Amino acid sequence: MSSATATHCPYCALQCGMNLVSEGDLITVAARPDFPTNKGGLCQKGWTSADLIAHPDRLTSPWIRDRKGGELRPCEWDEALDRIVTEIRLAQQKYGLDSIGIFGGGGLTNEKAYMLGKFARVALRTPNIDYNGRFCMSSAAAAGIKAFGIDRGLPFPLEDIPGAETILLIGSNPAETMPPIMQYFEEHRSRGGNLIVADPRRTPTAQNAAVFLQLTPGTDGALANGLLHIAMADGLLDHDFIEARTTGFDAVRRTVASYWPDRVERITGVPVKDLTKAAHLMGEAATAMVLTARGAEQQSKGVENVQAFINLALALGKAGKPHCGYGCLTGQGNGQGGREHGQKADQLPGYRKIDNPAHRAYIAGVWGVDEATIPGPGRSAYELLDTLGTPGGVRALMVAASNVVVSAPRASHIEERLDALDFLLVSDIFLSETAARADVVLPVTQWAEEEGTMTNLEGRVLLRRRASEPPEGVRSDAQILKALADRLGAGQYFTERPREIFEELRRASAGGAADYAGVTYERIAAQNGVFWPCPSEDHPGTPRMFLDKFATEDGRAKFHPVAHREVAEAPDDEYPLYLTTGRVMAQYQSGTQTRRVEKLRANAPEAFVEIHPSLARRFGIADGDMVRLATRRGAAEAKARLTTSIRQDTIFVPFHWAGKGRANLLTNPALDPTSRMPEFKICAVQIAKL
Ligand SMILES: Nc1nc2c(c(=O)[nH]1)N[C@H]1C(S)=C(S)[C@@H](COP(=O)(O)OP(=O)(O)OC[C@H]3O[C@@H](n4cnc5c(=O)[nH]c(N)nc54)[C@H](O)[C@@H]3O)O[C@H]1N2
Ligand SMILES: Nc1nc2c(c(=O)[nH]1)N[C@H]1C(S)=C(S)[C@@H](COP(=O)(O)OP(=O)(O)OC[C@H]3O[C@@H](n4cnc5c(=O)[nH]c(N)nc54)[C@H](O)[C@@H]3O)O[C@H]1N2
Ligand code: SF4
Ligand SMILES: [Mo]
Repeated sequence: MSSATATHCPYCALQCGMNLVSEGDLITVAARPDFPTNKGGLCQKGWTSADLIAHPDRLTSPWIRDRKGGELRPCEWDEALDRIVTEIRLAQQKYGLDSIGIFGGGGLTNEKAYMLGKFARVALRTPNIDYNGRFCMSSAAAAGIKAFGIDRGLPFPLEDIPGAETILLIGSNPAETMPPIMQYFEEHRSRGGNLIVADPRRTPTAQNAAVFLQLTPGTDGALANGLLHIAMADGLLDHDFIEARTTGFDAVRRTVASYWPDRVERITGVPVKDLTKAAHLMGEAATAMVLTARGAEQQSKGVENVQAFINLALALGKAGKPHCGYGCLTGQGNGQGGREHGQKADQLPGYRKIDNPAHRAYIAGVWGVDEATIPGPGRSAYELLDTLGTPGGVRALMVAASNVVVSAPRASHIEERLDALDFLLVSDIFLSETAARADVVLPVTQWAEEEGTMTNLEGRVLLRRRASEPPEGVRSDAQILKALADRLGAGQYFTERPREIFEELRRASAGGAADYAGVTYERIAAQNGVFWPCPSEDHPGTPRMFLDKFATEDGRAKFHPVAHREVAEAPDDEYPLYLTTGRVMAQYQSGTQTRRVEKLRANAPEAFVEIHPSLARRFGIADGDMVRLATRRGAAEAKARLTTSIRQDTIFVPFHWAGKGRANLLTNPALDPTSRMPEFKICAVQIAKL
């Protein structure tokens, strides 16, 4: 007898629908063609995801380290939980409530992300909670809020993509990072649509582009201004739209006036003729979309970059209309929902602000606590990690669903900071590189073993269903938080059951920007997902936003003038090249999961350095040679992979591996002043053959 459970992939923000088929103990992945986002398509990571379920590396009991420098040993749950609470109490007594920190993840279900935020504020009463989404789409989120009054990655469903005449993709490589999404771009092309791609590398995504803009890393804002300058000069602006639906264009007009095509060519390296072609394809199209991803966003001016591209979309009248708009392709499985319900340092559920008195009062009411006990805003992700173990910094840290030793910038410094803690707790499915440094490690359930909701990149709230029993000895993050809350004397505020948590989340989000009040598990199941905002059970949900008005106070989208700024660390004599980092198809993030899947490991076994053959020749490097990379933060070693698809002044290293090839040993933690996003995408590097 076999049975199939309809659920979603454990990995990225596409949250592809899949069926998990169990026959006896064996669970396999099968297509789920009726799910609208991916229509049955899965990438190799999705197809092989069931390998994680009964993986021999699974953690199946807590592990504990009796003293700093000692070894981890397995232990009982009670011993682990008691130790955690003792350490929390000790740090609170020694250093105060703010000395406890939480670092969460955008892969957690809405229920778990909500509970983590509430646990920090109610059970621990600490302001210091943030999460890896800060490293992901925080720049786009901040820009979206400034321009449109709300942050939902895509304001339209993917099915609208083929209907846009022109699509401008900036710093986004979905052919490798979200392969099933390419069916929409293929349909777009077969209908005669034009794709423009801006990336320092000619990626698989750029293969079919009508125009490919191979810009110098970190020059996105100048590129956007240059395109707008040409559109202005060539009479392509939509003055009626600017007049009727926006504010602030004059300041932008003045700023872009000095972005002459020649000057923009000098800054970006993109030839004037390509700039002109791109501006005309955008401006002359009846409908167009502008989509960004991490290439433009993971910069110390990521917010400005996105604003500059939003300016372009608005000035051309390509927003707030069918098949038009700006969107961000979010990243992690619940990258969208994970940033709405309170695991961010400045935020309360429903995308409320923690420093807004009305928002605080509302959430205090839902939680049944005194508003005065809810702490204020805490430190952002990198700043939280950077100050671990320092006076005034966090002394006891809980990490759930992130592997910062591999994924945070300037990783060797982060390792030192983690080791300076009085106490580190990590919960994970596997012994990640971060878990290996913990004082207590707790084993958790994974996607196929739990129930909960996820919100995909379209803003579609989805149901993750339980398809198999967790191994004995493993608990869910919710069970763990509930058990800790009980021991901390705050048990009455928490439940460990996902449906009950979701009912509370619905109430907590009601009336907020990200309103889930009308979403129920039953409706999600019946409708293949519900788009937020959905304020009541008789509301259909909102697949398309901004068609009548934007979510700003006056209903108009806001222009923000952006001037080009230098990157935080430009190449110089000592470090003569640009280093950029990103992803490959067969590995996911810090690799804790995908490095353990044999087929994926076979396809992408180790870190490598993409380098242009002309550049390689200058340094005497041949394909397959081991090379040493060094920046002001540290050094890494990996094999050279020669390719003409990359700029001649730039090298690329994927960040999925630990060990000597760890890209984040090199990266620069310079932060965007608004989003606090580190500059993962650009730093100065030197290269030498080993
Ligand atoms: N296979 C796979 N898929 C994934 C993930 C994964 O780890 N592996 N992770 C998921 C997550 S969390 C995320 S956030 C998404 C990320 O998805 P993407 O944003 O598509 O992925 P990245 O490879 O980080 O960066 C995209 C592109 O930015 C380019 N780039 C580098 N510097 C610049 C620059 O200065 N300007 C511009 N315009 N482009 C630049 C890089 O060359 C790269 O091709 O993928 C999701 N999907
Ligand atoms: N150089 C460079 N660095 C980057 C980036 C880049 O482009 N370049 N991209 C950044 C981006 S966009 C992101 S999103 C981050 C991602 O980097 P990380 O935050 O490290 O993300 P993951 O590797 O997905 O880590 C998730 C961990 O949680 C575990 N896990 C999975 N599900 C659960 C669960 O339900 N509960 C618990 N407790 N654990 C779970 C997994 O096994 C894994 O160890 O990396 C950032 N780092
Ligand atoms: S595209 Fe993303 S959600 Fe879809 S199968 Fe691949 S990793 Fe999973
Ligand atoms: Mo991400």
